[in-house]
Amino acid sequence: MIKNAIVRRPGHSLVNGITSAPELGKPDYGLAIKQHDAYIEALKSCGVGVTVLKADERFPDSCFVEDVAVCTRKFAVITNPGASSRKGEEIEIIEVIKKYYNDIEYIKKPGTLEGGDVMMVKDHFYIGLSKRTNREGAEQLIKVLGKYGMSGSIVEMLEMLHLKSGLAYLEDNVLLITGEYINNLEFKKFNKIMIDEEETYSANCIRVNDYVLVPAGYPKTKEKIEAVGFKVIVVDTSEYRKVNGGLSCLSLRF
Ligand code: CIR
Repeated sequence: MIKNAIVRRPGHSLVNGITSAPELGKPDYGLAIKQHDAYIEALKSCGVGVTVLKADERFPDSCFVEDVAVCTRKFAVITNPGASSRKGEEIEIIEVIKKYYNDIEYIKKPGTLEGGDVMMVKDHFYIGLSKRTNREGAEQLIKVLGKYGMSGSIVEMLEMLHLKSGLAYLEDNVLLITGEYINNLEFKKFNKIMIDEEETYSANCIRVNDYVLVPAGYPKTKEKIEAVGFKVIVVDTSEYRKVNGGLSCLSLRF
């Protein structure tokens, strides 16, 4: 059961967020705020209490709070972001995390790790080696997990920004999967829902209690998720997509 979520309002500087898709244009700030409001409402309608942090204009990507912490059922980890413009965001989340967790661990340099590269499946954590998360960071996390009786394993990555850009665990052994992960033996045991190539972005969905949040504009993905019996809430993230952000990145959930 997810009881809590933490989100951070986007600042006007969101328009300067890191992106690999400049052809999509800059985010419209007014629309981004409206979409953020709707995202918060969607989380609340799933029975989650939402803590809303103030925008931090110094960090264009700081609304993507998922990347700065990993929240497990026993402890939290403050990460060390691999993107230079994001270094320092993790400091801003520490006091907030302290309100919810007694046990807090830290990824330390030269290790780097971003939460978007960490997928939790019960007490096992898949950690993607991306341009943001290095082997040292992944190994630090695996060591910490072991300390609390949990485990982690490393997933080699080729193309995607983050591990969860192409994977989402929906609980009940169901995994949304796309692109480079489809033939990865690490994910053989799951009941896989394959996401069509033209809907790749929508592999980033989130299960929140009785619902799955799905981004607007991806009818095939929505249909496939409904077909296995999940109730879906559609949330528009078009402005976040312009800076490579999606549903999971916009909150910490625990
Ligand atoms: C970044 O490149 O860091 C942001 N523009 C997007 C972060 C997305 N986060 C995520 O997938 N967990």
